[in-house]
Amino acid sequence: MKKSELPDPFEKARLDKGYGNLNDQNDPVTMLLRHKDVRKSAHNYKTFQSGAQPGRIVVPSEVNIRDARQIPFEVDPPLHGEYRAIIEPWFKRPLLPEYQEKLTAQISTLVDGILNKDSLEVVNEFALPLQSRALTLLLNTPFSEAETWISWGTHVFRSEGEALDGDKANILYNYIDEQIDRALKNPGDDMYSLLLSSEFQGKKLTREEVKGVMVLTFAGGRDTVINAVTNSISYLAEHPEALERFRQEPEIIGKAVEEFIRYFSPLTQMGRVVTEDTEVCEHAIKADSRISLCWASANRDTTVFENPNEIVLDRKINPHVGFGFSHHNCLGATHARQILKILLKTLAEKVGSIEIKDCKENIEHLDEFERKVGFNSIHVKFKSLT
Ligand code: HEM
Ligand code: EMZ
Repeated sequence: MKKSELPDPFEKARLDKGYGNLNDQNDPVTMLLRHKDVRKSAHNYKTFQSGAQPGRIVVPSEVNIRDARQIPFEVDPPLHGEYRAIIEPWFKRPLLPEYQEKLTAQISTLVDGILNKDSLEVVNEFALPLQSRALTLLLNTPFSEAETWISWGTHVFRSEGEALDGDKANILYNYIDEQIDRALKNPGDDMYSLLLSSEFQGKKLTREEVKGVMVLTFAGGRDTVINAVTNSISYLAEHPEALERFRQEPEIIGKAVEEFIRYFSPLTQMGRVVTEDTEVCEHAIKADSRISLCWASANRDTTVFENPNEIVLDRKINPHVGFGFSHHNCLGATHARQILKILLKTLAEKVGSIEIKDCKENIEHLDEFERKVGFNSIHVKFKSLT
């Protein structure tokens, strides 16, 4: 098997019964595996709610290390839509030419700095700084803040080996508190200041609400972006013809990004809490238990995708759910897509080939399933094109 491949562990269960079981911290999860069920249930917020106890819809559950409700992620309609409307225009800024120019400059500088180095560890020395620096554009905060975020490592709530880490979470909470104090004293044109001056139902957002949006912005777009970047690089290492194709046909890069998101599915699943006794795939589910929407499994469903286990760079029809589905679909997707498009274009322009030296896989252990989501570390050499 190629190092860049991410096998589909859900195939048999998806075909046989349509769901899987996961006992996460004695709060079991019925994982929905089929594209149709995932989309239908993502839409049905009355039966499958996001606005449960903060942290409970995350798998593994974060209830023990979380207090603030993440907004709009842990809120259901109709309030969800009102919160989302406040921040949606801000999250569309990556479409502006000047945003893209700044992102291109950041990524170009990073790539120039790694060319022809004998060995570079992509997760910590490339993907993490790339994600953190790009986030300064989304938040519109000074570039130097990225150094602090890099020092937190690849996940803000988990330490090495996926263990939930309350101390680490506190570092993020304290940092956000300080930033809110700063923005209150000296309002500027950053995201904290925007939120502090925004109104929800005729009243200024509270400190807790601002915190809830900021925690989500830091947590939601971190390991997902890092895995997408790292997996893209490992794929290009094993498929140099793809780099050549991006040089010849840059117009397919947008489609290639969607295909990478489908195939890599950087966020495996997200949970919901069941509000009434119900049934999925002819299987009874009790009120107050959890289901999950398994985006990674839905994205390999043969009833929707031809040859789902292959990366088809210019896949024509690609209704993937890698960024979720329905009202909670990913707010950071515009930013994430720009990062990946600019990265692929820049690598095609500057890199001739990539050699993998060694790597350690990052495996999620989900009881009946083991899913490779990317790498804990991967050492490579980037050889310049000229
Ligand atoms: C929601 C995936 C990057 C912020 C989601 C959801 C998915 C997802 C599947 C839906 C969750 C649900 O239905 O419960 C991804 C992937 C990413 C990525 C694969 C990268 C490749 C980002 C970034 C940010 C971000 C960069 C921001 C910095 C959010 C927010 C939501 C969300 C705020 C909640 C939206 C809502 O509840 O209305 N993401 N995400 N994500 N994501 Fe992302
Ligand atoms: C939560 C989640 C958001 C959660 C859309 O996904 O991302 C996870 O990485 C975090 O741990 O708290 O923000």
